[in-house]
Amino acid sequence: MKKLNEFLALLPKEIIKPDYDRNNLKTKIVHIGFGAFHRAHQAVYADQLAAQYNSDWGYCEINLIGGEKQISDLHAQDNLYCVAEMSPTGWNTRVVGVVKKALHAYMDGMNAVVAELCKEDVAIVSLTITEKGYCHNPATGHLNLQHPLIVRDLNNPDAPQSAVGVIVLALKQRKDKGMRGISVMSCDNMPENGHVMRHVVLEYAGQVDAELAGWIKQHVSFPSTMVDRIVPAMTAESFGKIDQLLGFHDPVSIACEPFRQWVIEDDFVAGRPEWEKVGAQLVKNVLPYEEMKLRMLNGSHSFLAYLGYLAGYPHICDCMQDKSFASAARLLMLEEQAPTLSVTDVDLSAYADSLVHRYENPELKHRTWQIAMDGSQKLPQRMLDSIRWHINHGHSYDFLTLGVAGWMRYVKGVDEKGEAIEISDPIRDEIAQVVAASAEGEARVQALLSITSIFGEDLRANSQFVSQLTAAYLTLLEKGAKAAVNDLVTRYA
Ligand code: NAI
Ligand code: CS2
Repeated sequence: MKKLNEFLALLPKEIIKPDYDRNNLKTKIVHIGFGAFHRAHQAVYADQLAAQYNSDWGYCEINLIGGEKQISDLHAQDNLYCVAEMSPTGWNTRVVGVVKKALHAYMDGMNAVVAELCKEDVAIVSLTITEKGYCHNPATGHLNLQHPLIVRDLNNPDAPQSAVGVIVLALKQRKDKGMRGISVMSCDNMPENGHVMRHVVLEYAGQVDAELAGWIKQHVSFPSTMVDRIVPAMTAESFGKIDQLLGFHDPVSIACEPFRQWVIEDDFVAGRPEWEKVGAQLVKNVLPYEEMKLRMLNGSHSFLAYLGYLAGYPHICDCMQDKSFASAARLLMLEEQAPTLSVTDVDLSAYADSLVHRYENPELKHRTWQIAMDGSQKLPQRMLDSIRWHINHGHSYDFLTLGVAGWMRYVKGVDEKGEAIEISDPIRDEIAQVVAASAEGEARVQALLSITSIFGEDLRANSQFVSQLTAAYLTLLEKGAKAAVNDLVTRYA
């Protein structure tokens, strides 16, 4: 079988290759979470820096839970892989060369992983481990001390399995060896992701060793980031298209949209790549950008995911073919998310237009089911924070309410044709129990609202919100998602 590393020189000339000296790279960044997104985002920025500016910032990639195949496939092709940007006008492809090394906790052992984080060259540990990987309470942003992985790790702090346990053990070893501190940078879709990272690390470390927690406060920084690029999970179709471009199969290849954005809090204790040279924004305060993206992009994504799935649309681009859904997404962004934002230097109307345009990309087969995953971890920052804002400001929030009702209808686990929905969520069992134990209708809404790790304590106590949500939920039951979205858009017209 042909392999990427053996056929680099023979690839079509329009494919960008890593023509820089890969031996010059040092593993200064250890990245945890070698999934779809990292391959198409952070690694591409580093690749451009190496190619255009001779940067020596290379990566060691680590997967802790899942993704064994990606790591072994990467080894088999000398840590090279392709990224293809998909648009209706064509595909642009590059071979990324900045990965120096790749490890998996199960295959290589946790000691090898921790040792890698303790190397002298390492200045940054970055993460894309999905929202659930932080083992936090999404409603509060603090470590969930009852989380099974955390309970397990706190009983075995020298042989952890969670990302937070691994990072704290590595920081302990760095401290004990008298090494310098590092920066730990979350690149997951959470508001103030640096703060979440800091909270979970300090709270876990505090349970293990109070002195260590003090050292971390002094020597480690936790920059926040806003990350954006739509990178759907690979399918047989997207692999097939990349195989055609290459002339053979790259099992690590990834297809994504052309757009990308990265806003980074400039707070690094041991240096950083000059990301600004390749388009990243280094700022003092990322929060306004994070909130803009989480509410306008991810909020409308989740709205389209739940209601679109129920309406029978497999992909976001299919939802956008339905005029009511396309209008609803734009109205949600501009009428109900934009007013809640504090960002001042962005034209939010143009931003909404660009999001709609990105969602319409027919090459981007982004499954509504994929975005609907892990709703318990996503709803607070994507919809509920905005609902609280509207409640406090006395504004209406009908689209947000319908989005939350869509989630409630989705987690019922049966679609509008009576087919089972495969719910994927870290608290799926708790949600399923709540659904099973409550009568359909108003009681179901009340029961789901009592999951405080999602809704906090306040929302179920707000009678106006509860009655509005119940009405939206009953409409979904009675008329279905297509009619519910269409009715709401018509009311706004
Ligand atoms: P993916 O499913 O391809 O990869 C998930 C990665 O997370 C894998 O490396 C896996 O090993 C790791 N992981 C999963 N559960 C974990 C756990 N409990 N502890 C430690 N590691 C764990 O997903 P993808 O597309 O890479 O997305 C990952 C995250 O990146 C998203 O949840 C989001 O926060 C962020 N992101 C994704 C974008 C996208 O369009 N795919 C765009 C912007 C941000
Ligand atoms: C999506 C995001 O899967 C999801 O929940 O909303 O991953 C989205 O594609 C990215 O945040 C775009 O940057």
